[in-house]
Amino acid sequence: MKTDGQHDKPEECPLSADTLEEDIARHIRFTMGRDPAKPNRHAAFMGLAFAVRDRLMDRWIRTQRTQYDTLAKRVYFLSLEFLPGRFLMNYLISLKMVDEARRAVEAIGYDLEELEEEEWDAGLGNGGLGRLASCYMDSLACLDFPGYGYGIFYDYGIFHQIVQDGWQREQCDNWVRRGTPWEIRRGEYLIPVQFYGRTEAVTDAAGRTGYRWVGGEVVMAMACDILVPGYGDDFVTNMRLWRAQSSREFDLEEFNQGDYIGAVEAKVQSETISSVLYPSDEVEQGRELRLKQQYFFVAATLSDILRRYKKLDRDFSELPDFVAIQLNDTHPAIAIPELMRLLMDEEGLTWETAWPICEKTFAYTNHTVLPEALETWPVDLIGRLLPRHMDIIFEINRRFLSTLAPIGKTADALLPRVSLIAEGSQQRVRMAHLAIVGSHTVNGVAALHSKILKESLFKDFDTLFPGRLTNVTNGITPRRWLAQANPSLAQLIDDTIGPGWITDLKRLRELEPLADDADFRHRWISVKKKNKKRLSRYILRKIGLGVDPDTLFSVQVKRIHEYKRQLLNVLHVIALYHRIKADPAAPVVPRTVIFAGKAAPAYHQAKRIIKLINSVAAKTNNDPDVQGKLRVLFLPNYCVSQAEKIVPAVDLSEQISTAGLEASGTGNMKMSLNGALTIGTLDGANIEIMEEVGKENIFIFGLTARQVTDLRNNGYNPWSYYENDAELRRVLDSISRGDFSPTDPGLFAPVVESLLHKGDYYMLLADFRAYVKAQEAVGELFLDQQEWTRRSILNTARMGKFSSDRSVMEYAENIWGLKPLPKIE
Ligand code: IMP
Ligand code: B1N
Repeated sequence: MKTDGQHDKPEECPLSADTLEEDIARHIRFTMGRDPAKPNRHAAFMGLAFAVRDRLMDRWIRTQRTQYDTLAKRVYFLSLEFLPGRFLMNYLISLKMVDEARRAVEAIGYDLEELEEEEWDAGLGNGGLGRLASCYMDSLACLDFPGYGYGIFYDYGIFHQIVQDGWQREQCDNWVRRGTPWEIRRGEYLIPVQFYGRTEAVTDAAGRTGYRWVGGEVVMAMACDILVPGYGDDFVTNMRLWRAQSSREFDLEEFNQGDYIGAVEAKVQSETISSVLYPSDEVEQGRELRLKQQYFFVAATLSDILRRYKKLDRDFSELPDFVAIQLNDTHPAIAIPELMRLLMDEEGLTWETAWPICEKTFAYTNHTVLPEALETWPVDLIGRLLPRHMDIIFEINRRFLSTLAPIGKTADALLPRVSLIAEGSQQRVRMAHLAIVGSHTVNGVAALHSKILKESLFKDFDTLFPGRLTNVTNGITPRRWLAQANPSLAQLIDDTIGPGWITDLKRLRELEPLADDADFRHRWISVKKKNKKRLSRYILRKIGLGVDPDTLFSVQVKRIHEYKRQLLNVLHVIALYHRIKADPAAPVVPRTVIFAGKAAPAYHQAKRIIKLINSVAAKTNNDPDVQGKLRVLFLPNYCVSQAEKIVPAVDLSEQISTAGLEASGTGNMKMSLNGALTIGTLDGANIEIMEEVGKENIFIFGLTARQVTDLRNNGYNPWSYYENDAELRRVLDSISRGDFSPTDPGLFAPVVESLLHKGDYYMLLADFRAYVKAQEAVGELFLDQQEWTRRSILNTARMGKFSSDRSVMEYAENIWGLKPLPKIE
């Protein structure tokens, strides 16, 4: 982290505007085969993209060279998901070429924002977990830490969501159909990955028995690199994403004589491994293809890591001095038995030497405590797909459990609790237990979440491995989430305290005194207004609904999940609607309530909640009594590029999960950084946001995590809230009656049932009254624009802790043992 200079200024770019222009024209002509005199929008975008990519390429090569020359220890960030969104503006900002690029494209008749919209989001992830991986890549590069992201190059990313008659419909996201200028394909670099087959015992010359994995089938992994530049300096690293390629091409003749079509079919079949991202967030699907994806990318990655390590010509015992591997949740946990297999079966190490190497190399981040998201795989399935790994997992478990017996740690059925194998009608491998036993450090993603891991979910392991469990609170990159998404606010901050905040977010504290400066508040208000106008135009364009930028924008954008409680927000909206209807003359604080988010395609209850939101919107938005007081809307296809438009325009950030269930949240950080006030429960990172911004600058309500557990243990009864709260009763009754589904009155019965008849697992009714009260306080404060704005400024000023630079620094120091690379030559 070295630059303090102005971002957006071209002084660091070695090439002048003319050259960029010429370069764009050259790429339009020679790469795209188009006439540069009159390029269409796509050709213009591609021309600019290739010209930008050229400028990164040389920096990337120099960065790689420096990593080798300095024998730097590297971190490998293994993740089944990355959610980078669009690249163009991120690259331009990193290269400080925004103004130059704007001028160059204006010369060929386009404006930069228009070309930006031409790019398709890289949606290779579901939500927070994938976006976190991308924020960490940005910070790794920005802080000059040697490291790479490793994942899968899905042909189809997260589905494209459309809304039809109020229902979510999924369309496939063929994001590379028109080709992406950003992938650097290593077509010549293929790594074989084996599946199925069997384990065979082999005896070496000295009479020692070892094991080999033989037979089965082979799929090739092709490397595709996507560059990740650090902000404002020459450091460029990459994500290496693997694509499955058939191995059949090589032996088509040998094996498939006479059955050409069959052979091609089989080839296509093996290439499906990398074709599609599983669209489930926090529910594991347990399908064979998913396990194949996991092993496919892990095997290719470890082979790449060892290839690179072998160039150093060191003993394997030194591997942990040069390599750190971070497992982003358990999805890549099969890497642990895979490294054991490589070290023993391929490199000839003994178990006793190989195991400590593994333990010192791996670290694991847990992202959820939801039982349905904790991965387990049937022993039968792993045994068939990866027979050698199943043997190794059993042996890891045997050795682990045998260390417990002699020290008297087998009391109270400890063994079955901590075993890597869950017994039952079908034996299953608990991937979290495998990841914990095979890692030196395990972390949660916010203070409360890590405490829950230590005191409840992984309590036994905290006793068995004291100190192994720790916390690293999540963060977000200020480059994308302030500089890029909110240029007007970034400019105001630059003008006020200089541009240093972009690589040192704590410096936003210098804004604090300005919260009391009326002139500054005035400028702050106009920035927010401008962003709300921009979002209003976007809403009008997307769904044809006009909204008033002077109303309070209350925003809940995230995956649709019962534990996130979009439904609680809807219940409040209905209560507001009833109040307006009961007394149309009473003064109200006008609100625009905005929802966006995708539901897993098989998650029917979540899809019904989307339908309910749209039905409530249809009814209220068309009611003349409600005009100018309340607007409700659902924006289809929430994704990174859409978030960039929403986040700067938020007044009120809704973070209302049942306490104890949202591991961290990162959307909460994005909105607060952009000057939103939060209404939230004491959950995940909300707690730390409250600690930073101060209790008086956030609206906290509802049960604490402890109260949620106690209430559940003592017998929670949702009916008592229904019976004792007349307003709540009216809300639920109006849904049951079909007020929002007149042609199909029973449509939302399952929604009310989940609350009243199925136990209200997420305790919406218990929190309803407190939520309504907190919303009243919000409304009241919003009437006082000066005071609201003062608190908005304080929110931004106090968000320094939530930079992903801080998170990555903590990982580097406390977990990876990594130092920044010296300056790139
Ligand atoms: P990889 O680390 O082997 O994947 O190589 C990535 C890039 O780093 C290569 O394309 C080279 O530019 C550079 N590189 C690879 N090996 C060496 C080396 O031994 N010394 C210096 N640079 C290297
Ligand atoms: O990870 C984010 C957190 O900020 C969120 O609170 C958390 O919900 C999210 C299985 C997941 N946890 N688990 C997943 C995603 C895909 C999948 O197949 C689980 N996502 C989270 C970053 O720490």
